[in-house]
Amino acid sequence: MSEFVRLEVEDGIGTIRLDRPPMNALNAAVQEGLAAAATEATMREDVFAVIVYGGEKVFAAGADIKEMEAMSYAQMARHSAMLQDFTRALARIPKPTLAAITGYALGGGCEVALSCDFRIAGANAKLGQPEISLGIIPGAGGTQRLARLVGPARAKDLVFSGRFIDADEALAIGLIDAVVPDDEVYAAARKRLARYVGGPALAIKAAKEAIDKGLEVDLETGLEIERMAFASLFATEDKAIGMGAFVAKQKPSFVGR
Ligand code: DAK
Repeated sequence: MSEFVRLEVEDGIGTIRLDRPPMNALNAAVQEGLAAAATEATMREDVFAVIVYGGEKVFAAGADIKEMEAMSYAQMARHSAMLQDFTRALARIPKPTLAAITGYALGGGCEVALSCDFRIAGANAKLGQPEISLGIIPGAGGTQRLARLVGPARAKDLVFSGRFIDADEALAIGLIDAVVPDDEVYAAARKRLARYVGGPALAIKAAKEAIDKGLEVDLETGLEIERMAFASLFATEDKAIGMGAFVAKQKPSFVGR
């Protein structure tokens, strides 16, 4: 992992903590750290759900503009694949993920949040894709995941204008799922994810993959993805435990196998 990103695990919830004051600008080391933390959170069996958190003041104000300013086309052509890799690594964590947003989530910061399953923001949070004012466009999923989440017209409004929106507007357009007082963001994130701790990990993984992969394909192919995932779960111990517990009128104790 990098000096700027760490995975902290407590009570079954992993927190990927960005820590590069003052704005958590996503330089190459932060991007590499995010990818490494996503891999570790994926592999660890004691992590049932993941929060991405930038601390009490700011989520992330985007890619490091001072680092990018010096980059040539050739350098960015090489670097851009890696840049997308870290959001892809986050999006592919096969567990529920949630961005806990305080302060700014801009550009690459907003794209990190878009790579999570859920987003909770503080009342004074500001979100946006301001790349256009730098003469570029979003490059870590912002034109794709944002449009899929809020629809093409709203995504174009945000990307063409580069304007920042507040938490209430972000909630109204479906960019975030909840607004809470600023000092309650992290606690609200933990509360929201606590319900998954001890859950049937393979079933949650299958559900996430079926929904995410199904959104990329036609309905018939999506239904086939669902059918195969559904049938595969009948090979798991958790299926036997879950159904056995129902029949015996007991609470299931899943084992993640
Ligand atoms: N990068 C580097 N430094 C940043 C930064 C950033 N994104 N954002 C803020 N800082 C630095 C400021 O330069 C300042 O540094 P000092 O002057 O103190 O040394 C310090 O953080 C505090 O910032 P401010 O003084 O500006 O603080 P304010 O409260 O006045 O304003 C702000 C906060 C967040 C509204 C403002 O700093 C701001 O507008 N920041 C830039 C936001 C932005 O444009 N973000 C998008 C960056 S572009 C790609 C993939 C992805 C991307 C690009 C390509 N490919 C695959 C091709 C992603 C691009 C981006 O994210």
